[in-house]
Amino acid sequence: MRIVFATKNRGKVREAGEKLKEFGVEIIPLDEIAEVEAPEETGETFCENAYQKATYYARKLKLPVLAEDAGLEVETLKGRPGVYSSRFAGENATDEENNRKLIEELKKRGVDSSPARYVSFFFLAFPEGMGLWSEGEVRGKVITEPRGSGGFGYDPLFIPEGYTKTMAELPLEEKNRISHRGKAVEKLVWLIEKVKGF
Ligand code: ITT
Repeated sequence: MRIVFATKNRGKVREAGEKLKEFGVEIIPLDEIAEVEAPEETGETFCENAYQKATYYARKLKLPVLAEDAGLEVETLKGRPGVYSSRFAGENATDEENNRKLIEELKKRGVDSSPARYVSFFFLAFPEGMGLWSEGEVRGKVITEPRGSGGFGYDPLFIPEGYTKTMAELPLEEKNRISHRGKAVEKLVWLIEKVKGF
């Protein structure tokens, strides 16, 4: 089975692609099949944003389209950056700029770590209007000294519960086994399998 994945984020393509492959699903990055202007991300929840992205492209392309909205919620920052994770340091901010901003915000509050969680929300939209969704989370803490070069985004600052290494110090398979994205993909594939039998 092949599904179009509407994302500009190469890290997401690598991780979700690898995990989906385990279940016999191949993803085609959107930019490989069409040039479509991106919708604005206006939702206040991961669910709303994933739903908006997936349905927008499914209607335009008349194909089933998968989209993900994900982010980091930091307890000391009352859940921020949340849905603004990719734009924490401003529109089009790089991962390094977002990481620097997170470190600054923690230091401003006089702490060098905080409980946090990553959240992933997938929505698979069909052009006829139906959809399937799944969600995953991984709890842990964020720190102010970046470590590791794997993964993407806030991974050098995130230590999953039960680990001493940051997410960026773990091999891809290990991240995929425990991550918010890995868990959400597993649930989605389970749903796809169920629906196929209808
Ligand atoms: P698309 O909307 O094109 O899919 P994006 O990067 O803008 O790509 P999101 O709006 O879902 O995606 O924002 C996700 C951000 O959350 C991402 O840019 C990272 O800053 C952070 N994030 C999400 N999952 C992560 C992960 O596994 N590791 C590190 N950071 C992650």
